Amino acid sequence: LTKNVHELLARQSSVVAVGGHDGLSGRLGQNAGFDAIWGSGFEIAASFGVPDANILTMTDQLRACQAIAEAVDIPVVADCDNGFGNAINAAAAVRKFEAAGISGICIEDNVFPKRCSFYEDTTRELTPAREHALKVRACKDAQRSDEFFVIARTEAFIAGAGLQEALDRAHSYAEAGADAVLVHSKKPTSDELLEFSAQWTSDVPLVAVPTTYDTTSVDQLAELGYRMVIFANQGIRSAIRAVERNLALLRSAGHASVLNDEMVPLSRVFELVGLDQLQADEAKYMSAEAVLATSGAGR
Ligand code: SPV
Ligand code: MG
Repeated sequence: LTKNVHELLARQSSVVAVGGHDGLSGRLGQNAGFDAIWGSGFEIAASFGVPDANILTMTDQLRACQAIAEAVDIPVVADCDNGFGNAINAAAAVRKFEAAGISGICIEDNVFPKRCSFYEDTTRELTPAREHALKVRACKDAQRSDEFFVIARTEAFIAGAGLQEALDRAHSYAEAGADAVLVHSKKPTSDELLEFSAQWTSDVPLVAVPTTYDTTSVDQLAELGYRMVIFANQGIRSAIRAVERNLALLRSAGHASVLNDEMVPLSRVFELVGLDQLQADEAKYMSAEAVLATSGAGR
């Protein structure tokens, strides 16, 4: 296992990430076999019960992504929205996310405050392309290790700006030093991604988020040149479905046994949080045998 996204891209034809918002959701993603965890702004905001609209602070998102990184052995790529402000804010965020053990970030060309790409809106203003390219450059210049991975994301299609604008923006972000470029689309088919990749002339890998074009597979996207695929929010949406249903059952039944076949046993939670490791560590460092055996050393 590696936490280096560059290394994953070098050895695999595609890198598949799944969204998470806390240590447990990250660990479930790792257990399911995903290559990386996407610290989803959408999921983290939802977990706080607020819209995905720059309502949480940089520190809120940092703490959530740090909890994921501490819980998994695979890379965490943090959704840093628009970099929480200008190039200076974005570069400052890079230092903090990198120091927290997060493998990379993604910054999008939405103005501050951003709105989730899927919210209905009358207008969507994009950051001027040159300004976003410089923000990407500032992020690359701010990282301490060569391993840190910066994804530049364009919302040109989301804003209805068209193919040429999407291509021009994405090429300029690649030239500015982005390690990958995410092309977002909210169409029900992958047509925009297909048109885009047909005219993509850079070696910089492309990233897709197939939320709305949900029948397009990882393999189909890889063939088009989208070597990183992010399933951004399916985990929390699954959790909401299960919890809403089960809590309604519990409330009306009035006894917990109604859920015995609808939820995991306590032992599954024990496994997921590493109870076996805790018990091994207690035996190793705190048991009477351990204390007696080491009493000669240093005392
Ligand atoms: C997120 O997960 O917060 C994303 C991806 O930015 S999406 O919600 O699909 O725009
Ligand atoms: Mg987001």
